[in-house]
Amino acid sequence: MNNRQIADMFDRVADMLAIRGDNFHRVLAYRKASETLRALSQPVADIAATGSLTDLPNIGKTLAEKIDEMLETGDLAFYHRVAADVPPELVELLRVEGLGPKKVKLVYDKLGVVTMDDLETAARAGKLRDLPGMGQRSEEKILANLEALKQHGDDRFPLGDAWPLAQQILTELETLPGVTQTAVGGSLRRMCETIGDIDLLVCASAEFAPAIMDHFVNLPLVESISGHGPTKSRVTLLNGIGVDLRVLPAENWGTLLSYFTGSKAHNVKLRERARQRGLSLNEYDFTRDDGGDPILCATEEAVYATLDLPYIAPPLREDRGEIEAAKQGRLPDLIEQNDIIADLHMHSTWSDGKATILEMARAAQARGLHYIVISDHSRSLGIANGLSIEQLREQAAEIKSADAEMGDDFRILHGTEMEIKADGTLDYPDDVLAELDFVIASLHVSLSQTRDQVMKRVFAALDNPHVDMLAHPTGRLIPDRPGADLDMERVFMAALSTRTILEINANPRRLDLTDVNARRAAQLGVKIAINCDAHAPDHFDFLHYGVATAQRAWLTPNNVVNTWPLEKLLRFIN
Ligand code: DGT
Ligand code: CA
Ligand code: CA
Ligand code: ZN
Repeated sequence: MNNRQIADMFDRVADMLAIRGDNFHRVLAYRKASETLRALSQPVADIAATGSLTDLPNIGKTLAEKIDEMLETGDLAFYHRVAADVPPELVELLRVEGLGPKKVKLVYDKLGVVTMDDLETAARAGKLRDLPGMGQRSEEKILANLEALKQHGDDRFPLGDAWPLAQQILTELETLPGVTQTAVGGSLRRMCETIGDIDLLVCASAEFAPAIMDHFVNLPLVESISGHGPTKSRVTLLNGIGVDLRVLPAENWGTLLSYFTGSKAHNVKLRERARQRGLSLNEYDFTRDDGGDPILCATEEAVYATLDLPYIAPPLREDRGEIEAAKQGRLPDLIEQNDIIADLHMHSTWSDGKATILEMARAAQARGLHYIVISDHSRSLGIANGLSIEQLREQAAEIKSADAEMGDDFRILHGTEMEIKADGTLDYPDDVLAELDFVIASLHVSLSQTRDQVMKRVFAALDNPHVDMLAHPTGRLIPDRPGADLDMERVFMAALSTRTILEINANPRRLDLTDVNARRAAQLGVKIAINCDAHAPDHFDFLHYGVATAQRAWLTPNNVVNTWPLEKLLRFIN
């Protein structure tokens, strides 16, 4: 078995355990192990061969043994033991929005539902509505979600899975003879939240192309080869992501790069604009309607210049008004990663973080930040080891001493990531919140409540004078948890009137607010923060995903509070 097959097995086991009702931590252990395997940049068999599986994050002795077993036998006995309690087909049902593990177990136990077809039959016969905790409304929702699932049985990958692999492959290809430039193209270059496949582009003259292609298709992380030609190859990686590689010449690199970056809709608009200028734009060049020499562009800047346009950054290329804005000189002065000088949302060992306050501060400073907010979870979030009021007060002392330790050039603020509880109340009383420098409110539980219920919860947070920011507003997880059913327009209006900051959570599984929502919020004047929600120092690496999402939202530094000096932020929230 390879990386992907073992990761799939762990995910399947995790789902089955969750349906069976096993301990949350046990389920999580399998999911985390699967994440580790999917992020690996070499065959897991190679690591196992050196006996160092347990050096990997999230792989302990038990899981290492299971990996060894799968590598040796191609099977996992434990899986079959769990399958005796939980038919593996049930796992598929979890893909239906609105069906969590508990409900899957319920429909199985009470109605014998195993497959999606069984589920649809039961729903159409009106049998779901009588189950405990269900009702006519949830039955209708499940039918609608089944329908949606049929329409786009989506096989897209989270940005965070694709990006590091693409960088790794390009870094390797860069070193090959004849390679003068490399780039990612497609949805990955535009930093879309999910990726259909990775498009890689390498600039080299034709004589070097065969060797580059041979090297590419023989990379250790390639699982299978579906095309192997002199200028284009296509492979599937061990984690299932498809990769297209093209070797392109220097003289029209710009035209080709622009073509293969897309989006398709943006390209269509560029071609229309070319036509208005008596040119026709194809993937290689501009040809002239009057029969003159074609125009080859070595850079993308030259492509846009030929169209009398300023350069348009890849995250904007979605045909969302960028070409019109470019024409009128109204392109936004996009936020860049080095504009960010603070992170307002992170965790320490006080709750579920992996590093101490001081370690987090030092890591943040090493990345050029000037101040941070430590925002551990609040008391009702037991699974994340949320802080009691007493602990929160004890933490204040440690914040103070860590802040002193960091010296004058860096500030550590004391915050909380406070639960907005299922009943709409907040997890700490006002007098406790008043003691903190920065208060974040979050929805983590009961995300599938009705719109009325979740909106009441969000309003309770926004209306509280101590709450400064709403983190990952919808709670969605990419690719498969859709998040709460919020009326975003009303959330934005309330955030605006209460001066509450809305977050773009940079964790690539969240990216919440989305690009579209962040753009609308900022248009209305809502202030945005881009935070890594770091649970360990290396999570600060997520920042570029958040910045890219902000760029896709057309944000400028002024829209984003963590570009501001601390005094300005404090003035804003007070
Ligand atoms: P994805 O892979 O589904 O996340 O989305 P993209 O945008 O990466 O699309 P992909 O991989 O099919 O193609 C990469 C780029 O190549 C795409 O953004 C634009 C260009 N391209 C591919 N096919 C066409 C086409 O039929 N027409 C035009 N105008 N451009 C295309
Ligand atoms: Ca693609
Ligand atoms: Ca492609
Ligand atoms: Zn958090």
